Amino acid sequence: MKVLEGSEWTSLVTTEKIGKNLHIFESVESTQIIAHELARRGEPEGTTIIAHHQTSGKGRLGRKWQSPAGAGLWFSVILRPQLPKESVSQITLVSAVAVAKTLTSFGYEPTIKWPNDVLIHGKKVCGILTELHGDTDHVHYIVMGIGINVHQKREDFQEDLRDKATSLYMENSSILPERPELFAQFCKHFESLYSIYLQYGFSPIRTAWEAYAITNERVKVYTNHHTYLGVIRGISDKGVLLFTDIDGKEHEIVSADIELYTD
Ligand code: BT5
Repeated sequence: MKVLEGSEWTSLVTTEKIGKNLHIFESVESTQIIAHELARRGEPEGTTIIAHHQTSGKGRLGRKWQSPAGAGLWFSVILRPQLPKESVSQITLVSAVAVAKTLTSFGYEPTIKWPNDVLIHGKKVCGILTELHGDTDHVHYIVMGIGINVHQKREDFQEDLRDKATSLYMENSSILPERPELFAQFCKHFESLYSIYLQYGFSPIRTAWEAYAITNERVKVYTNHHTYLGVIRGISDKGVLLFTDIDGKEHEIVSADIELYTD
């Protein structure tokens, strides 16, 4: 595994912890795997692994994340919050807000699709994977993985993704940031939101999240057991999805996939 010198990245990072301790690789299986290894060896909170290329990028539930060389920002951050296990899913939402604020700061108009997608014009530009290591009661560490599509053209995505995925280049090439700039902005926004979250809890994050979220649009919700059609109302103070189905029944959904619904 070739380790790269990263001064073009580190010189832009202005945070205290997040992204400060940086490991940059040419090509890895998945930055998540390296982050877990480093976390087990005791590397501090904020340690970040970036790769230009992932040969086996991971999505949720065993799914794949396409990570062609140099095409996107593929990275994982080690976090060590003192949190009960059931709050860990909120970190994904904190991170989605940080990505949305970052993209907005460059002039893009992102929306957030619960729980872990950032979209532009309804297509996925970013996915977030939050993995937890802990015992029954305690969180030992979290690895938060983020993939942002930057340079891809439509034909660079595998065929099945071409109508669902987008990149910053495809959305607006005239305001396209370099990946190190994008990363530095993310670190700044995430560090600030994360510290608000640790100090004041999820409620202020919820407000910021709802400002970007897709709400009141028709969606399909796929849970483990059911598929529902309906409308997203928002999220609760715990980060649980509030959803009303077409029969008017209200649901609180902890885990699901959401698809925007067009007939
Ligand atoms: C995610 O999972 O969206 C989490 C993606 C996290 C990727 C980062 S990259 C750095 C770090 N290292 C890793 O190995 N992973 C993290 P999920 O919600 O399950 O979405 C996965 C689905 O998104 C796939 O099944 C495809 O349909 C779609 N997909 C795959 N690659 C994509 C891409 N580059 N852009 C948009 N959609 C993609």
